[in-house]
Amino acid sequence: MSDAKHITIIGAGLAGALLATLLAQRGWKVDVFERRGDPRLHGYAGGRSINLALAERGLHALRQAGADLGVMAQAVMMRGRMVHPLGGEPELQRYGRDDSEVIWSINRGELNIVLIEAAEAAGATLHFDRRLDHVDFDRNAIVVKGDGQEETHPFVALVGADGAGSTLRAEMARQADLGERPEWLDHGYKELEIPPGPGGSFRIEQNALHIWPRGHYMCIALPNDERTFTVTLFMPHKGPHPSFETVPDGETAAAFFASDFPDAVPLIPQLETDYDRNPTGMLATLYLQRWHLGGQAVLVGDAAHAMVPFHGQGMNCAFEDCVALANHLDTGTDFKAAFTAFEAERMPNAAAIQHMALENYLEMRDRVDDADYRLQRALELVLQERHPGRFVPHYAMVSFMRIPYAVALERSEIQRSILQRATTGIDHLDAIDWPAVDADVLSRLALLEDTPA
Ligand code: FAD
Ligand code: 8R5
Repeated sequence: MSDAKHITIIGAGLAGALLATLLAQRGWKVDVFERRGDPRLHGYAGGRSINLALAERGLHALRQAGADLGVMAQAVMMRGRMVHPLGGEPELQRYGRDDSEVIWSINRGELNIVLIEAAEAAGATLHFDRRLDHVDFDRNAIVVKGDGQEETHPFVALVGADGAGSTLRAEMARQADLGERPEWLDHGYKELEIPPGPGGSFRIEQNALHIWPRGHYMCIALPNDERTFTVTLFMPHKGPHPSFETVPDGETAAAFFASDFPDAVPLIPQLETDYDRNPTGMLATLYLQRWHLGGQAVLVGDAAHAMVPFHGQGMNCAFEDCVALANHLDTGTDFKAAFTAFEAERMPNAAAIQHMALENYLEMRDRVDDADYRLQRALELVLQERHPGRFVPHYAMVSFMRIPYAVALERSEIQRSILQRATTGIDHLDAIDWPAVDADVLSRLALLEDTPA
């Protein structure tokens, strides 16, 4: 690929800006077209302070690009889940063994700016206010619009990092059947805010991801570095109370929170106006059978595999895609071979995290304050000690390791069956039949080797 080391990326969001950095650093000529204006000039579109959970997979990708320090400078550590039961005291469930096993809350706007700066510093050219309108695959040219202009640019190969509503994906689908299958979740979400407390303090524990589990619905809150929290309410769009149908506006939301999330009410002074003003978000998983069109175009991140948010892995997975694609492009012989190898490597892993993300909704909203769930969690920690490198808790495999998601899923399913078998009819760890559990672990789980740095 030495004579054609030019790539055109659509979208300078999280994946597009990171991929541009990785390829420009390896000597590629990179052009990126982004629909929105330059966030360094106009502020980040959206305005509201939206945060994301960054875990080891995403952090590792940022390290590869040398962008980790800039991002971590403003990150807030989240040690675990702070579970707020109805009518009980909040309790912290640690995610890992100690503070080396944590996740980080980061501001999307600041993260995007760090990545855009890294891309430019590495030599990529970013074209803001340039929305992909259509692609002429016969002539290898794209048409972009913005600022009242229409421009045509030739390309060698295209990468679609233009998010869940990808225009490039729609253009590719006009050339070949991508086997697209969107599955909409019948739950949606609404964002609210906890402002800083008196004297600019955090109003609730800052180093945690807060969860108010309520069975069929839940609230979560992630800390921001400016001492606010972004709260997200998840519940069904339609159907019996509570749903967005039975809680249609701020006034009904105030009454709903007073009965179902009473400890959160004094924390969210703008609940009524925010509820009315903020749109209700939609959630979906997008499955594709094909991510590339020969050697002409390939999709990454949400454009290829949008997922529901409940494992906090959408960005982390998109960042892993970028490292994988950059590696295949750099070692491959041609674009078609690189895109084919990328798709073969990543598609099973994307499917695995899409599945685990759906499953984690039930866990977060319903299981976290269950007695048998807590017993299984306690057993997971003991088994991790008894069988190092063999029994690794599910959450740790997804969030603190970089083993392929498909391997994490396969092992999690085996582990769940071990945990269930061991705890059936038992309500305390003292009653566990240790020799039987140890034998189960040894016979069903091979030693795990983590991915080298
Ligand atoms: P995006 O980041 O959406 O970027 C797409 C870019 O393409 C945008 O800049 C867009 O303007 C641009 N674009 C779109 N169309 C065009 C066009 N026609 N021409 C040119 N440019 C175009 N993930 C996590 O890992 N952890 C979390 O905690 C988490 N929380 C989330 C919270 C919220 C509220 C949401 C909505 C998502 C969250 N996610 C989280 C998921 C995460 O945001 C996505 O998985 C991630 O942003 C995907 O990156 P991307 O680059 O593929 O898409
Ligand atoms: N995305 C997250 C987790 C897992 C937490 C756990 C869950 C909001 C729209 Cl719902 C959700 C997680 O298992 O204890 N880590 O990070 C982020 C999440 O939601 C984000 C903020 C979100 C899309 C709205």
